[in-house]
Amino acid sequence: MRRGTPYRIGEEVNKLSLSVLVGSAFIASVSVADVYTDPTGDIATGNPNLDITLVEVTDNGTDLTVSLTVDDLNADWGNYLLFLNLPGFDGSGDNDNPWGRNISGMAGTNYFYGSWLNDGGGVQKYEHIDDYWNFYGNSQTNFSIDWDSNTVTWTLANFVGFYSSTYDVHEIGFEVATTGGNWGDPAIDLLGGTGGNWGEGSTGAWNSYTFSTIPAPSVLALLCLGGLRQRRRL
Ligand SMILES: [Ca+2]
Ligand SMILES: [Ca+2]
Ligand SMILES: [Ca+2]
Repeated sequence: MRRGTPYRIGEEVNKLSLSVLVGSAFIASVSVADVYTDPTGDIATGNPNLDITLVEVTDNGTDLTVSLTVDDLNADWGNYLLFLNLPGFDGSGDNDNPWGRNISGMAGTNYFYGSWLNDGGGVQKYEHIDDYWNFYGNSQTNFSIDWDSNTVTWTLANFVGFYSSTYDVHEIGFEVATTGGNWGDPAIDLLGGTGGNWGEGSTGAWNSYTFSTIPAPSVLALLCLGGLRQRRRL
């Protein structure tokens, strides 16, 4: 699979017969995901806790969920960044993120989420409005860490619901990055772009995610019961 190229599971769903739905109403919530792979070892520093291997993006028609998996979450440090680019909305300039990381290529960023692992982990949400970064704490944002699967996950409450219904947005750009704890650090690894070594710069590149066209999580769950999810996932 080419780096950064999603293979979609959701498109197959439309081909299923509605008969699959019958008798499956007990499943509460399952989502389809776009899966993006990233090479292992494509970083300059040799830190497995900063080496992205897999990114999964999904939504249930309301919330947006982005999961980032690294080679080995073996250290209680590291910062993990999520950039979102809304089409039709101005955003930041180039190399202009609120944490001062040396990452170019992200002009137009509308939302920036900076997260950390230490002391139980946390997230800071920023939105770029009228030439400024506005800080929203962890509003509408959940950040979780799964040490066993080397994965961190952001869940953005009602992001898809709000932008799809209010502004007719159905596709967004996103980029994820790993970095150190200091202002001026580069991204060590990115999904779409290329990281740098400590003291250097780095360059991101937008990846595209299209919102799910299936409105109800319950319907998603029923369709997935037909076995597509198991058959097509990594
Ligand atoms: Ca990598
Ligand atoms: Ca934008
Ligand atoms: Ca990479």
